[in-house]
Amino acid sequence: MTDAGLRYDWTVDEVEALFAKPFMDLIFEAQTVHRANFDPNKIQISRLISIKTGSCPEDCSYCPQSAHYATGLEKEKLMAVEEVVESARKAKEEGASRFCMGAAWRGPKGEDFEVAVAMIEGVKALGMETCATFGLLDKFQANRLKEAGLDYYNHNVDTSPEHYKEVITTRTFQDRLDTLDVVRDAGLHVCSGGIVGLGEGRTDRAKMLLTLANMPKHPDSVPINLLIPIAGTPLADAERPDSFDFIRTIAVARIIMPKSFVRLSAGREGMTEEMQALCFLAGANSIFCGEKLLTAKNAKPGQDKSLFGRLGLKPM
Ligand code: SAM
Ligand code: DTB
Ligand code: SF4
Repeated sequence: MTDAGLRYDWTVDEVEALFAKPFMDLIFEAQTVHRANFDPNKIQISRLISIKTGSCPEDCSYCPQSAHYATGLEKEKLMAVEEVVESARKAKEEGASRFCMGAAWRGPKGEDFEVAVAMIEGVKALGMETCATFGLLDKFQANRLKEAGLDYYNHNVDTSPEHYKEVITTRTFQDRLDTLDVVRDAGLHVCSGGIVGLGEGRTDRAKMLLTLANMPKHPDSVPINLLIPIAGTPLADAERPDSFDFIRTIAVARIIMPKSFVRLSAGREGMTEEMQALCFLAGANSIFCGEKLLTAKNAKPGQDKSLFGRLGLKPM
């Protein structure tokens, strides 16, 4: 795919103007852009696994896995390589084309990193696409993951540069951007997006999407998560964003990053099927399958199959 026609110079005013459009106009524009770049009836499906759960040193206010909050989550040590590869094999049988391994780390260290590399090699050998989300990386680590056969690295900017410090204090927005640079330079596909529902305003949402769209290359995949409020975290009682504002965020992402996969990520469990269908109409074209995300609930058994059937959607 060429980069012809893609823009990397969006202004806040322009992106805010998209958010402010009448809903019907915005969805029509997003669907028009979507159809010019993708088959509108095809959805890419990934499966998540948490290879190391909980006790994370970071203080992300939304996260069930942060050691800073008493969320009641059962902590688990790093999984064995064979166990992870076996889960990937099952996910493939169930229709997932990509297997995404997540770890509750600030970044990978020592022996654990080598074990994670072996997991990537094992999953890749099954003929699946591989994705990892291990936190901050240096150049050496990014190159090592690429050599191991990693296809995608997920690292979210999560919110606007301004709102970031209200949500996380143990690292900076710039730390995230630096990791995204080494990931891109290593030749890995970039997966980067954020969360709606962190107490941010519309301008923050515009700035988050603009940060992604004005990178040297648009992320290949842009996950848009709806906050899953977790008891014990500072955001446990955060107000649920208006559903249409969430759908607008998907539509704006689709319009300003026309060739990127926009992933309807966390939060589907609490959405009606009609809301999910509107997200697909707004340009979302990938999801996570399965009953669990990393630690939180995802879809009810059989629900996605039924929804896809009734909407005439096909897995990619
Ligand atoms: N530790 C690594 C990191 O933070 O990059 C990887 C795992 S972390 C759980 C991956 C992403 O999950 C976060 O960046 C955030 O966007 C998302 N996430 C975590 N908790 C969430 C929640 N309660 N609701 C929605 N998204 C969440
Ligand atoms: C992303 O943006 N969302 C996924 C994936 N990338 C790693 C993770 C969502 C996590 C939701 C909370 C949990 O399951 O613990
Ligand atoms: Fe740790 Fe990632 Fe959760 Fe932040 S989002 S606490 S870095 S697992």
